[in-house]
Amino acid sequence: MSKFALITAVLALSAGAAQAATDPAGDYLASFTGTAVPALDLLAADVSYDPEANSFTLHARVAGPIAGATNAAYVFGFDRGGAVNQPFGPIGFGDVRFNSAATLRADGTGILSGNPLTVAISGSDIFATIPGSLLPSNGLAPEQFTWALWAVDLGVAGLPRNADFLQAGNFAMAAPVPEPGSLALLMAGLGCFGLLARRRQALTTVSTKGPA
Ligand SMILES: [Ca+2]
Repeated sequence: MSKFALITAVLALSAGAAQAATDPAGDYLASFTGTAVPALDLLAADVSYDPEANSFTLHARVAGPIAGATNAAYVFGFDRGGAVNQPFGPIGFGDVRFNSAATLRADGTGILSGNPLTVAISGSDIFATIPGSLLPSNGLAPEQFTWALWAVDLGVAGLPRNADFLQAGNFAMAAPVPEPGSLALLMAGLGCFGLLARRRQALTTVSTKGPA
């Protein structure tokens, strides 16, 4: 791979990783009756589908530490095609629609249609990877699924449990985020190119200054 192609690949991957939907800070719903901790204030999120692994990667960022935020949970709703469930009209989010919902909890557990999910928490970020088999098509290809995200206080029942929505509707899938390993490999490759270029320059300098 040429240096130019390598740089282009790294830039493209970085752009893919940055495709997150954002949400203002401090915008708890007026209808929310739970405890407004920063962990329930959504700031950003992204969902991507990796066709090679046939898996979805979910990520949400909130305004405060997630671990220890009792009862905090993050629900990713998916429209796999033909979703008609739009239960949030009464609290101002009637455009949010889904026919599957993955719940990621602040205690590090998660569930989707009765199946436990593997959840990872790092500070104010929470992640989960979902096998494609748990989100089967209902008319749309996985890349065409849309998703929505809302934060809830599990200690409250009904609509007043919803603390914050990521903006007001469903979002498209982001480009797959590269494995940290492959990105590191690309960056290491760029470093090697730089080292070789410097060495060539040094050799040229030595040879031109060598004895005549
Ligand atoms: Ca927010």
